[in-house]
Amino acid sequence: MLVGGCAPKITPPDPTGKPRIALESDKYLSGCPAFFIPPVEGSDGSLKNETGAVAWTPSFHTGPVPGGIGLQEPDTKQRYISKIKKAEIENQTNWSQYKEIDSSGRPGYISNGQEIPSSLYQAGFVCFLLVWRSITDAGFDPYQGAEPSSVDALTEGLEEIIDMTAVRPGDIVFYDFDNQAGQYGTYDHVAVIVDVTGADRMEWKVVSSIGIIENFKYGAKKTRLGTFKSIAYGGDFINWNSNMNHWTPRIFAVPNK
Ligand SMILES: [Ca+2]
Repeated sequence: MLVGGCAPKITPPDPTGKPRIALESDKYLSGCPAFFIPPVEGSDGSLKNETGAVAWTPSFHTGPVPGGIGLQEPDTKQRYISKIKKAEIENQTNWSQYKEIDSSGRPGYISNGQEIPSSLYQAGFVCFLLVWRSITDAGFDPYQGAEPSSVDALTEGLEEIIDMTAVRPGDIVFYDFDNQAGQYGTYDHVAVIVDVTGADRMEWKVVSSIGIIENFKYGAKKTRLGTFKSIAYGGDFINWNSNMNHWTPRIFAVPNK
């Protein structure tokens, strides 16, 4: 029983969650133009602009990948944001206002089989490299200098969190959309949890990337996952496979050492 005065506040040890990782992950959004992506349907049914910024690529080839085409090194945050900003106009109020980049086209779609803009200007990350960058940007190095080459490889060096009520911002959520191992491993997607709400602490805001880098709540909303069509076609997100509606999330964290 406490009688008067102030009891010292006891902060329980938190085995999971690295707030700096969440902070660094958020910077990929906050450092970019505000209206980069098509608006999404809000809970009242009206379209709302999202202030989270996004990468642009017209396909799932999200930016430089080791062994892939072009640069052999994943974009850094600075390089990524500098590419995004090339399409921004002054006082922008809507995603449809982006300008062409050096006559290479507006960001983010495929037109007559051509990727627009050209690969030189595409900015983004395959999902596991965005997460890896967020971890290393925050000063952690659970991979001892190595660079993961798959989503599954990202789990190496991390510790799984079994108790979902212990999930904290900075933890890493892995999605297994089809609940089975595939050509590239078990996990199909990965994201950084940047906010946790809900009585059961199962409502997460995450930062992740598939084709785009996005900022969404409550796991993954199907309309936000994938690349998007041209402005002329309304900018709807495409490439969603309805088989992906029953994913299994698993949580991992950078271990305390
Ligand atoms: Ca899978």
